Amino acid sequence: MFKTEYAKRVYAELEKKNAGEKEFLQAAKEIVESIEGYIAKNPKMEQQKILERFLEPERFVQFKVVWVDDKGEFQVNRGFRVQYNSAIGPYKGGLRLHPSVNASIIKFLGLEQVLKNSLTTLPMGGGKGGSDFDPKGKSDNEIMRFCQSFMTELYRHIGPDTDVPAGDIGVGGREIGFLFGQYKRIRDEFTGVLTGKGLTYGGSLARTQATGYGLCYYAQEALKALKNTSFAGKTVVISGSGNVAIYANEKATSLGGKVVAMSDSNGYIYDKNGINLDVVKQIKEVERGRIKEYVERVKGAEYHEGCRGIWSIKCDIAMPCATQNELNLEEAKTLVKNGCIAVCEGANMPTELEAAKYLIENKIIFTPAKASNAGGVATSGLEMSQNSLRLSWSFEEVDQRLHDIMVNIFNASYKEAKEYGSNDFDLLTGANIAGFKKVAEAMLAQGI
Ligand code: NDP
Ligand code: 2IT
Repeated sequence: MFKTEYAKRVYAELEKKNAGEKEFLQAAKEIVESIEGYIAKNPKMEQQKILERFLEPERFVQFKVVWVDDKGEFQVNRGFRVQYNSAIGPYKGGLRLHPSVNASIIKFLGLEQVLKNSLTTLPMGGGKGGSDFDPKGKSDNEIMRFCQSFMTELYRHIGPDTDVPAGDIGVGGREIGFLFGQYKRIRDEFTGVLTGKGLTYGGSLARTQATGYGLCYYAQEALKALKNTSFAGKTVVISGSGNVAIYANEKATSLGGKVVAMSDSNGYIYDKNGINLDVVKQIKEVERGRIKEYVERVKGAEYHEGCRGIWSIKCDIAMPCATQNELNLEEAKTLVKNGCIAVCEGANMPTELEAAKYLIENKIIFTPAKASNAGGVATSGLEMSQNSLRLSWSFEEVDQRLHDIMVNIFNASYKEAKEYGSNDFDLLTGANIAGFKKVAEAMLAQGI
């Protein structure tokens, strides 16, 4: 519910213009609701239509991607890139390859990215892209041909000082390599146009680990400040088993937590002894297999069909690290009933808004994605710095910078939560305002 006429009017117009774009409207509504208190205090915002200007992407490109599969058949997919806001730096954000990808999903991710990148304090604007291409079951050569075709259009829209894509769902080191190779071939330039690159051609140490590690660094600060506790001795449930989930597990475990469950889109595994992460890495990173294979390799572990059942497992800390809207109000209530004290978002917008509000009202720690998963893009920013300097930092140096950035993001979002939030646990409002302030000021300074 909006409190001001200005917010009400702007959102109504947005709904009309973007009818049916469920995820985009969901993300926009959450942001507008939580920043209207700040906006109301600053009359310039309404006078200069900052909210309308902030919500409208600077550019949105949709294109055709045709490629040939291993059987020699032609395949047609749809590619996207949204260049959302460049007030504080070149557009920056990942590429997602998943059959569900559409304009709404790309725009919600792009909008979130604007505020997330601002929170990192690094000079990065927000963008996002991807395709409805489904990488599951494709051979390496099919992935390569798709990536080459995708980049054959994307290259004209990006550049190291214009727009720097990276990975997201379905895009890891393999895909970034093929995309980089094609960009280099077309432009005849070796530049830091993508992040998440391999270590032999300009990648940064610790980028692979960064989102999951960063999530735990943020969670650690929140546990300390809001509940005077830590990961030590806590039972942790992590959804997903991709890049973010795996390294969230690694760091949560090293901080003393016990991760007992992980999932993929088919189902979840439960291992009461604590998940053996080496087995998960072998299945997911090396063999690109399914999470259910874990129970064939580890005695005593259980597999359950259906990924959403994971929230019925008793835990202290829940970390949704798979995808948007994977945790609803009923599931949040189940978590709380079972004694959960913290829900820490690794995925983008994994918690439905009603569920997030329920958690905050009930003083459960809720770490909003745009703050707690910002470690990935922050380390991408550090990769860009290293590329510009033409040198590379050690793992320890990058990890230390990542840690400091996450502590800083927590402090910034906590400070605004205390000033503008519904209570001190309202890091959602805190993160939105902390991220928005800098973007809005830069937009005001630069004129229309
Ligand atoms: P991966 O592709 O490595 O892994 C994705 C995981 O989520 C897989 O286990 C996948 O299962 C599961 N998943 C994907 N889509 C769905 C779905 N529709 N329903 C249920 N499960 C699903 O991606 P990442 O780990 O990189 O990304 C996970 C989340 O983190 C995303 O929301 C992403 O936007 C976000 N994120 C990623 C960052 C990064 O640096 N990589 C940075 C910040 C946020 P399956 O194999 O069955 O599809
Ligand atoms: O959602 C995200 O922040 C990412 N997928 C990472 C983006 C990046 O540019 O590293």
